[in-house]
Amino acid sequence: MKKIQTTPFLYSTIALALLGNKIEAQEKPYNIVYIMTDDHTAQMMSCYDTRYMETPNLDRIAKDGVRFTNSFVANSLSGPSRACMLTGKHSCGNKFYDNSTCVFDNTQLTYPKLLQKAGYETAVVGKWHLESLPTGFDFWQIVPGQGDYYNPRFILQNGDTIQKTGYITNLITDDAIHWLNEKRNPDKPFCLLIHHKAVHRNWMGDLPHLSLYEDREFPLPDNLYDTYEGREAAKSQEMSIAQDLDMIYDLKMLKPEEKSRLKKAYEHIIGRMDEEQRKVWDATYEPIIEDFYKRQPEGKKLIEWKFQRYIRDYMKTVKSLDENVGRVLDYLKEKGILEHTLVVYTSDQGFYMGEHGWFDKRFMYEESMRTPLIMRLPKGLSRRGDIAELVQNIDYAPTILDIAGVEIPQEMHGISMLPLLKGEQPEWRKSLYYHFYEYPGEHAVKRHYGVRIEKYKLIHFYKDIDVWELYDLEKDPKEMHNIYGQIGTEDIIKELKAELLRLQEQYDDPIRYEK
Ligand code: SGN
Ligand code: CA
Repeated sequence: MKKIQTTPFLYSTIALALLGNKIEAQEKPYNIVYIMTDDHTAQMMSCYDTRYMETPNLDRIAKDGVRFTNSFVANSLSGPSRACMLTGKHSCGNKFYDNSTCVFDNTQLTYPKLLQKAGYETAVVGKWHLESLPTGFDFWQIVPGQGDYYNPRFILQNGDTIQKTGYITNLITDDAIHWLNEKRNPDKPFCLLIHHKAVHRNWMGDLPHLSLYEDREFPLPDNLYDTYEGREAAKSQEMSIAQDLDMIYDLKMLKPEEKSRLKKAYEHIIGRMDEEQRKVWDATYEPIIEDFYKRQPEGKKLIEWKFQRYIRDYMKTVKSLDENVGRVLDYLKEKGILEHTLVVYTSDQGFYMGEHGWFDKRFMYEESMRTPLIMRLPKGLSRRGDIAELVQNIDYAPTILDIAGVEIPQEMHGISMLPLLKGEQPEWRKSLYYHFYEYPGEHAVKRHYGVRIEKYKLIHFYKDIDVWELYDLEKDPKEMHNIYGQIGTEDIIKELKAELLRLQEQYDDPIRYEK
């Protein structure tokens, strides 16, 4: 698809001075506040799904702006997703394939660098997870690796590491607001990236939220007990609620005489808390621990107990995120800049909340290939409500550049969503490409690539397996029936394989489907 070319934005003191009286008429370019969380899935946002929790502040963004109903990632894992977002390219283009072996080449072209060049002030705070340090930012302050929920460390721009007291979602938001308020140059347009650690495993809520949701029972997904019939690759994963959630690390059932694989890791994490924090923590979990070991549920009762525990802790972590997003929106409003700011809320990928019996992500199946995407639009961008076009995280960079009036480099794979935000009806892509690489790796999800169109999804698992899967997303939205090879699917398979190869060639992926 043709990229939308716009005149490069000439916002500089000189340009403004030369324009003289005309400056009144020329609007300052839009500010951008990009809020990205980790592992926050659309099922756990009330603007997408009302079964579980209320997220009133996130809902404000969607209500005043747009909600993408078909938003996807290119490789469902943190580092790779972040690299796709920054570069506007698939993993094969930015070369950050997985969390475990890659270091992001920070000399490559990213949208913050281009914004900076065009006169924007740029900043990023929070989780970075790309192994090399941020480039293209006037200000940055990041957490090392995954970061810690309590009393986390931060890497400063001068190379020092400091530790702060408190809860990470509050602290990252404090840094963001502090930068907006005290540090940035108010004469320049800005682009601020707020990257949260939350709601990543092991889902530790903030102290005021620890007692929330404990009296509630949540509906089980109807495929919690999936047996993966006809789906060989799904059988060998290690991300099941029943088998792989750690009783202590994930579910917090710490007891001196009980052992678990990740007990040490949990003791280390809660060892970061100070005495006061630990007191509140223990006051919440001790009665639950006592009750659990007294009742000792087994079989399905145990699985369902794990599901409820998992979902409650996840929700506590989301709660704090929602409140902190509210703080940022309130700040922008109070300062009178909200109407001139694009606010984006997204996650590095979706997540399983018990669907197929799982937690975690990685698979090209719907829950983890999807990612929430809502935007509050500045005055001048008139679209409201739902946008159903197929969009992907490689589109973020071109969209932000386009909104800022900066030319989109031809080398980017993504396309600008700006026409959609303006309420236009551009001709849009009909298919998305996906490629997951981290295997062998944690959670044992096999390597795979595939293509998704509105109605179908074709996946090829490869490396130490050679398995194709085909889903009819209209008839089987939960992807329980692999119909690859069934009579009557010949034509659609042929069509999708041709499309897959076309995409692999277009994005120059060296790992390709061979006929
Ligand atoms: C950690 C988690 C995994 C998770 C990866 C990747 N294990 O390794 O469960 O899949 O991060 O997540 S933990 O024992 O350290 O919690 S990602 O979002 O950063 O890609
Ligand atoms: Ca993640």
